[in-house]
Amino acid sequence: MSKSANNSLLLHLVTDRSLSLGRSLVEVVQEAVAGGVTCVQLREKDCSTRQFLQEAELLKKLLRPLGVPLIINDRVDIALAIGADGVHLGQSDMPICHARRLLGPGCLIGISAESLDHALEAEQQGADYIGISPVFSTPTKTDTAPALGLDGLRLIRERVQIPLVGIGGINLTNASQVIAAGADGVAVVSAIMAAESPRQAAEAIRRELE
Ligand code: TZP
Ligand code: MG
Repeated sequence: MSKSANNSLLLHLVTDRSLSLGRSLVEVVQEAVAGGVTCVQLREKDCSTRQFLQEAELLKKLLRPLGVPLIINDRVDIALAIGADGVHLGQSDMPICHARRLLGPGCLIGISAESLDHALEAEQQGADYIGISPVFSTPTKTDTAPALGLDGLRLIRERVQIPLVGIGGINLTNASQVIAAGADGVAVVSAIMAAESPRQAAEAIRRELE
């Protein structure tokens, strides 16, 4: 994926195997991509490095021929090992300058920002996109900073030029509001992972975003 293909940021599926209703990640991701997901972030919090690598390889094999970028959450080493399209870092993960040195200029680096200060710093440090986290509070991740809301997102949009992707509590009913508030894309976990039909869920959200 070329880093200039910013429309790839429009609809991220962020994985969470605990919400997949017993289906494999590959199955859910395949459905979601068929429905219009433009980018997949593999987020694994509880598995071994070996399992993480195996899952990443499987998703890469699925996504690369489809031209859908694969972004690895947290783990620069896994992104490097499998030649992922990008990595998504949190505020306590490897700093952007170190990740960039390891991954090179062609790799997407995203970072979660929980405040305007985080967002300004991320831009200054050369992030390719910022995850605005969380836009709305969400039961999927409860150890977050207070929700920024649409007003918080607008404030960041006024001050930051690089692409912004909203995350947290985003679903069919509010996705278009997140874009209207200035985001270039939305990132979704439960609204697609836990849907009876990930394909239909992705299709419906994608339609809202267009
Ligand atoms: N980071 C901030 S909120 C969140 C993450 C990974 C979870 C979002 O999950 P959902 O189900 O889309 O609200
Ligand atoms: Mg993280």
